[in-house]
Amino acid sequence: MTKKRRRHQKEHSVSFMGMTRKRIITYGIIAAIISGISVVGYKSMIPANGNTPVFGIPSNHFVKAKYSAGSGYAWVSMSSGTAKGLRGSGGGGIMNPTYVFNRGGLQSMHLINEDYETHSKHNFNIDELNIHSKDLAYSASQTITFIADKPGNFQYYCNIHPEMKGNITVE
Ligand SMILES: [Cu+2]
Repeated sequence: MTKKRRRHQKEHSVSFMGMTRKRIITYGIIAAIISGISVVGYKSMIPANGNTPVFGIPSNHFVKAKYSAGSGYAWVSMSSGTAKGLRGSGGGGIMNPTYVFNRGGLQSMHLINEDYETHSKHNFNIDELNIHSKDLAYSASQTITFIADKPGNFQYYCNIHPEMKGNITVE
């Protein structure tokens, strides 16, 4: 073999190795993205008051923070109690609705601040179930999925506006 040919082979093998490395990096990035997505997906199945993911369909409850000159601040139910899949949501347009949850059931509270009158922040808390939303600014929203794991009568409330409160029964 001549010197020239050997050099040519060496160059060829370097460029082949380079391509492999590039491919490994590409696959690595793809794998990282996929595992990132699955971590996010896994985390979204962990209830706010638990550590392990729950495979189930939560009951959905839609509620908005509102102010009106006549009745002041309130959490107002946005969903119809008769609508399919919205059992226990307390009916549409009800101020500070009462919620009844089955013990052990997975619940999703969909919160939105629609207080365009005062633009105040609002939050949603159920101390006994360890549920605490962020302070939601005007137009901000948050969904909290949790397990109603304790039987009893509790209250939800906004700690900025004491009148924004209602009853929760877990039975
Ligand atoms: Cu409030």
